[in-house]
Amino acid sequence: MEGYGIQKDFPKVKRPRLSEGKDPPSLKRTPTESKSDTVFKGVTVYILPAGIGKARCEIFHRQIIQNGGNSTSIFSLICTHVVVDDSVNCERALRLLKFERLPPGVQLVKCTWLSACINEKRLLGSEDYNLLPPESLPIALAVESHEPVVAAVSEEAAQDPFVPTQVDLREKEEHIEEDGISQKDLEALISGIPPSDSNQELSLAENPVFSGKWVCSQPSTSKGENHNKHITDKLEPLAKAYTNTGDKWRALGYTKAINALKSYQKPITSYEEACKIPGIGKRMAEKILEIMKSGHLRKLDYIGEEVPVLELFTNIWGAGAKTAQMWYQQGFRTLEDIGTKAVLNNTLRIGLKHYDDLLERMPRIEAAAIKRTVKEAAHNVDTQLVVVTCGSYRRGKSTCGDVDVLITHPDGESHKGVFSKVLHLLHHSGFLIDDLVSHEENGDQKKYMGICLLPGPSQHHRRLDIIVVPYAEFACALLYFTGSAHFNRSMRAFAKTKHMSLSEHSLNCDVVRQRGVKLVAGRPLHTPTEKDVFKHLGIPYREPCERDW
Ligand code: 8DG
Ligand code: CA
Ligand code: CA
Repeated sequence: MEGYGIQKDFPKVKRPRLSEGKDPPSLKRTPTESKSDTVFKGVTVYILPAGIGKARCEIFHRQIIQNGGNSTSIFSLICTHVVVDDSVNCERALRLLKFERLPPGVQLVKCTWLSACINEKRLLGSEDYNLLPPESLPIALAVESHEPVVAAVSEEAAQDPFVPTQVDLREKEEHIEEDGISQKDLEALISGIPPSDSNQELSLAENPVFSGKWVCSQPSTSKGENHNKHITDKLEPLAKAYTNTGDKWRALGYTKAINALKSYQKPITSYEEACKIPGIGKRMAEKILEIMKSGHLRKLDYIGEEVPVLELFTNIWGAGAKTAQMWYQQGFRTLEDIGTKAVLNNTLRIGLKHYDDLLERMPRIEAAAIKRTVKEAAHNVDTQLVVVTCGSYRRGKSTCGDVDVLITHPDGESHKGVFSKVLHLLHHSGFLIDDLVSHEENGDQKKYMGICLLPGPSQHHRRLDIIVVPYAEFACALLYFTGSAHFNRSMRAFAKTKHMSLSEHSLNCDVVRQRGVKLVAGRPLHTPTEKDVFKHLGIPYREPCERDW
């Protein structure tokens, strides 16, 4: 639902990503569609050079990129396909790759598959091109079909690329059980706490009993101790690796499973028990079993050496997974490489300049001082302005990634013109050091994203967002910018079940959707306060500190 052009990667990361923020999920691609520049969208290929030759490898590499895919120079976890010369058999390929068997989720295909996809300008299934594993190997691992999970773009999905709609999910049921991300898992991601069997989802809308299972309808303060830390500690690096490599769907699946495990009331003791947990599919349960039995997850061994480098790069404010991958492909490995050799826009330059400071979360007390500075400037412009700090600060967190200050005017008119005046004062006083996004319009809302510095010795540079909104949108904006993002996703998904739609602007009723796509925008309800939004939705009001999911 990110209404601005900038947003965070999912799962929860330290900051919004500029470069690929608005990418919607891939359109569902059927074998009959053809769109040449997106033939390999969602596909990451490692070409095993043996028998192919350098020149052909380079041609393939270029063609994959030109057709919307990724091609990596070394094999790693991010690869969806390993392409080998037609003369190479499975045993030899595995020997060359130094594997006993391929990691789950990776297809081993002949290079005729690549040529055929390019010729036909569409992503062909790899079944006809798969290399058959030697008799002795566990066949299931090598011949599983792993088409990338792709989703139909719908209204909410377009707003928030990481949120598939329930309708989309039902449509693509057959695709979903992919590397631990089951249909159930993905539905869970949008509802927070999902139904434990597939039929319940349909009854959520009508049955108020189930509404109590939604994240947005329960206090986050009910979250308890993590009884499965030994498992989540192994899954978290994978979720992070997938995030950094731009594999949103897998990252999403792992994040959901981690959340489900963290809120499970006791240590898991069996595969069957894991399967029963909402948000955990069979594949994920297998991984959990592996960790329970061996204390290890083999998949972690396949995290390639590029992953920490990608993480180093995506930690630059403004750099997303695609930018990081591009830099990696260009041969950059350090921040010094980025500073001296990469082509950087202004935002990335600033992000790099304040790399360490911006990675650090600030103590709450510092967030309060920043808020006071903004409030003072706002009141110098107009004493009647309402100035509220949202985000993690309002949710009561002891540390904050940045400070989100929301400004409005109760007369419904006088907020106009305030944005530039407040920013002018803050620039002039030397409080605002660098602008990341100096002015972003989202309907009648305006947003600034920049870097500030409190006066005094040994202060750190901190991220600050200032949002000015009309009073009519204040409650919905306050709700949105208070978050958490997970809580918001749950609330939006819940609104859909009631034929409503919730955004940072309004709560609309009588919304008509067809197959997840909004046909009728509906009518905005009167929501002078956050409580009114909860009331219209029929959810008990939650204080900000109870929304910290
Ligand atoms: P933090 O800064 O302490 O890390 O946490 P935060 O205050 O919760 O996060 P934020 O990045 O400052 O975003 C503020 C709120 O904006 C967040 O709590 C909920 C809302 N929000 C969503 N979705 C998204 C999204 O995709 N990107 C961003 N930047 N914010 C989002 O609901
Ligand atoms: Ca924040
Ligand atoms: Ca923020």
